[in-house]
Amino acid sequence: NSHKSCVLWLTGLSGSGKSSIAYEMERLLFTQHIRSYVLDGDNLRHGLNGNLGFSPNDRSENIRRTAEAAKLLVDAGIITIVALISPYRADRELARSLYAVGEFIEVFIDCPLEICEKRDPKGLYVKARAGVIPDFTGISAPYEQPRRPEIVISSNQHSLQASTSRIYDYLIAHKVI
Ligand code: GGZ
Repeated sequence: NSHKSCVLWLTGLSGSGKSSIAYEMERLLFTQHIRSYVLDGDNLRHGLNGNLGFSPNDRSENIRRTAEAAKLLVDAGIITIVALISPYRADRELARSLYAVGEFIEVFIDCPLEICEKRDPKGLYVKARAGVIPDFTGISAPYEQPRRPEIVISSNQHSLQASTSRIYDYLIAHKVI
């Protein structure tokens, strides 16, 4: 029951399905007796990252801090699942640079903006369109798509189970688990 550890870095728009996939992945790994932990952007912003907003600098710091925290968990042997919009390529590359080769697995949760906006589970897109929330990713702030992510999940075309088993299969194929 020994395995290498890694960080699964889920990046994508608000409402793309990052959190759902992250927690479903945690559940799947638990059934296989593999320890994992989810670091979710929305939750971390209530605590560790509570003093940060959504300016480019604050997002950078959010990502840097979360990447460092994830590294501690990875060093402890826990498969760490990060779910952050992480819209800037440079920030994701900085996060990647903290890890050994093969330890940082970038997972692009690819979902068209129109679909995220239609889902709008928290009503944030409506507020962003109205200008009530400024600098909203996809509306009034950029999202830079990954160029060479290890995994791409088209979350609107596959079930949650299909999406997580794709990631699971990647971990097996790359001998992480
Ligand atoms: C993007 C925002 C914003 C703005 C609030 N832009 O889908 P959610 O609601 O539940 O999760 C989103 C969360 C984004 O936090 P992250 O830490 O993942 O962002 S980043 O990686 O860019 O630092 C969203 C909500 O916060 N939210 N205002 N302006 N998302």
